[in-house]
Amino acid sequence: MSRESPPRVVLVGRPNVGKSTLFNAWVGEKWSIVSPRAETTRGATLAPARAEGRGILLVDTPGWAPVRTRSLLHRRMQHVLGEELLAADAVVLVVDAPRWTEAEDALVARLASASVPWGVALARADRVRPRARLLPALEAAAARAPGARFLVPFSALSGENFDRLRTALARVLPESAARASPASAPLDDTRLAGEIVREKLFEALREEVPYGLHVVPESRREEEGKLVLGFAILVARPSHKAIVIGHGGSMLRRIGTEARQELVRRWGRAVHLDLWVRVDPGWDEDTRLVAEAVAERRPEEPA
Ligand SMILES: Nc1nc2c(ncn2[C@@H]2O[C@H](COP(=O)(O)OP(=O)(O)OP(=O)(O)O)[C@@H](O)[C@H]2O)c(=O)[nH]1
Ligand SMILES: [Mg+2]
Repeated sequence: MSRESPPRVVLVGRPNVGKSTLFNAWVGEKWSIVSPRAETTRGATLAPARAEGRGILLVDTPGWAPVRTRSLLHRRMQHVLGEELLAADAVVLVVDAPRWTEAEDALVARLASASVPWGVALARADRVRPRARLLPALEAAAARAPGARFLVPFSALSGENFDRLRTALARVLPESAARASPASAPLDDTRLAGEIVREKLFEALREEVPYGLHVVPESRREEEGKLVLGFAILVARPSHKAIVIGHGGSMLRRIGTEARQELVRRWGRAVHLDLWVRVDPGWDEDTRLVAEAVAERRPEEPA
């Protein structure tokens, strides 16, 4: 790898602790979708960012959940995480500030055996109430992560301590990227739109419905100055199809409207989304669909 390659900084952690929120805030653009459901992120997303004037390549990854289920999708998500750890020049272990668990202990053990510098970002510090409870949380984290080179509580939402986190990371960065990079595919505007649709589905739906669904791009055309994108929403069961469509189609309309409004804001142009729902119970064991779902992506600005 050339000397100019920026070091690759990988964000890892349990599902739903705020990795993607941190990633977007650090990059300055929403490239990775965020939702209150665990396992929103399925593949790695890479984007250039800065730490104390240094250029870095920041990597968002799926949450560490090695034993939750045995579908091909979940196995591949965990594999992605392992590959990104191998390719890392530095690692930020993102931890939910209010809750250190055995999953964090397992990740610390894994990082201890790697040869890259790493530190702990205690995310969602704004949720630690009362504030006096932050100190014991920091002490507990320090005791359980003795190899960490930094330990910074922060909030991506309020911006609190965000600069401190970037400075702490910059101090431990190696001079340049040293490792081989896993292959990446473009996060083009069609894929980004599909991810935004998936985000709206994850936000709106409860229980097991989000985890069993997938969004597949099906068509793309220009029509009277509008970009018309078609997506199939694959669901695991017929009952899920009814939930996603909603009473008289109300849920699907709401998802479509929310996604379309975000895309129009983002791209500054007219967009129309065609969404339909298909029952496909085996999609998360389908090698082609799963490979597409977990592929490492680098964003491309829309043409
Ligand atoms: N209060 C608060 N909430 C946050 C903060 N950062 C993230 N969240 C919320 O935490 C939830 C999970 O955030 P994500 O960024 O999707 O978490 P993740 O670690 O990427 O989750 P997975 O991709 O599922 O592994 C979302 O509802 C966010 O809005 C923060 O600093 N403060
Ligand atoms: Mg995420």
